[in-house]
Amino acid sequence: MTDVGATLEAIRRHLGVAGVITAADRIEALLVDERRLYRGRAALVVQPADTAEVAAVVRLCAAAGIGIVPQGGNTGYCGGATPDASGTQILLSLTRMRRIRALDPVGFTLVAEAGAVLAEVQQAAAAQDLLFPLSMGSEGSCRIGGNVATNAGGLAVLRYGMMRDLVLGLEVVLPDGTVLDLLRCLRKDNTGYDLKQLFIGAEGTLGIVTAVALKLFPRPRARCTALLAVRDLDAVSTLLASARRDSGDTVTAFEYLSGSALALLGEQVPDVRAPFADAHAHLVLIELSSSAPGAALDTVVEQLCTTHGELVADAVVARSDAQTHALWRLRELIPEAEKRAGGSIKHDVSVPIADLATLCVRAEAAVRALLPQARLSVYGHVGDGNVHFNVLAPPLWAGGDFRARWSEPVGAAVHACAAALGGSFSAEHGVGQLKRAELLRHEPAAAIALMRALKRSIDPQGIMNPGKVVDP
Ligand code: FAD
Ligand code: 2HG
Ligand code: ZN
Repeated sequence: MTDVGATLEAIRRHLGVAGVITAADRIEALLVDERRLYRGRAALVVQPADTAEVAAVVRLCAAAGIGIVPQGGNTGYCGGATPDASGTQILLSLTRMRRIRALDPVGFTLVAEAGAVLAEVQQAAAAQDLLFPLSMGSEGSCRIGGNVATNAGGLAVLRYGMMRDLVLGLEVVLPDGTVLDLLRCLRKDNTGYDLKQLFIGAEGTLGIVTAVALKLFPRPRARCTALLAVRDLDAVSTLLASARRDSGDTVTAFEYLSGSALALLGEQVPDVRAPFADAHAHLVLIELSSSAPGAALDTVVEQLCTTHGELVADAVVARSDAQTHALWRLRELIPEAEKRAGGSIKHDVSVPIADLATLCVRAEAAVRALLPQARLSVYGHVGDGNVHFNVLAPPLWAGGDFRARWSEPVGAAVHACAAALGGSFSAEHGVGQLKRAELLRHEPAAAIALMRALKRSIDPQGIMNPGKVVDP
């Protein structure tokens, strides 16, 4: 095996000054994760300019057995993009590779390099009067390669699916430095195993995504956003089913906000307030959209509220772009409010939609049995059966680091509630280094064995994002 010091020097020489990050403050920001749960060290932090440079770095690392941690926007929630504390791994940032390589307005496809910011991909599509529908609070920072690696979800999954549903092709650098070119823009392609799917959601453990071919959609010409205060959690699923059946397939987003999450938002971001005189325990933010100009979507929402008058306590329909924006801020700023409040123990759980109310009731009871005064912040993508069931320290908490003390028991309790309903402990944020024990606890042994076999076969040296998701 090649000497490590000589390899690092060879990488420096190959990439030149622009390809190696040396400024201490920049390195520090890349070595700490978004939630400040992990702080890593790195032997070298590199930012290659193109696929050939990524491949060269990987080849050199493979020869010396050096671990590589790929990183996009570093907005991930599970510590997947943070190296370990050994200082022996290389952090490889994709952020310099942000070109939109091609856009086909006839085939409705776009090819972007992995480091393209999600918002830039959306804008490139919009500039051609098209839509790239993946959308989330982090879209100004997260990168399209990171979205692929985490199989990101977000706010429009109900209509357009998760990242896995939006990817047509990938270019990936494999752990031995081979460039696997699957960057096809084909809608139909049944040529053996669908290998690209292996890398989607693999969190950088099987290879480095360097470019992505994406599906685009017609841009909506009509949109209606409304906030509904609803009677209880069961009403949420009833309204969702009704909206989906009777809206001409226009439901794009259906997001739940608990009164407790909104109360936290009001405390932490005081200029953002729900537009109702009274406080409500349960609210839904609903968005309908259509590519048909002039579609009467307001009428659909009004009809929904009239038909289910007994379930809807109050409702506001946005009448302008500014009002639409204001309603969406209520939803998108909740993670920021939790951060300002000192962070939360996050549970990104999903269950069949009909069981959402049961999940929330049982999970609250389980948390209160451990921490009677805990603050809850519950919200999320109920249209996908996915809630963020987050737990904050009780008021006047004085017991040291709340998250360090309580993440494990509270997490086990909430995840057990999801599992009992046939649900998942990680609906959209992945596993990273945070949820490795949960993966082993909840996934069938045969599934873990197969994951390990895949990992060993694609990355026999275990150099690709070591210590994340599952061990070889
Ligand atoms: P990073 O954090 O840099 O990396 C995440 C993982 O992917 C790591 O394991 C990393 O090694 C790997 N990786 C990154 N780039 C590559 C690559 N090119 N090749 C191989 N592996 C790679 N997530 C959702 O799903 N839905 C949401 O609604 C949502 N909302 C969010 C809101 C806020 C305010 C924040 C802070 C985060 C949110 N997230 C959400 C989480 C996060 O933004 C997503 O997981 C996102 O897809 C991560 O992209 P990134 O570029 O920041 O990836
Ligand atoms: C969202 O839906 C994100 O806003 C973040 O997935 C969820 O912070 C969270 O728990
Ligand atoms: Zn989410």
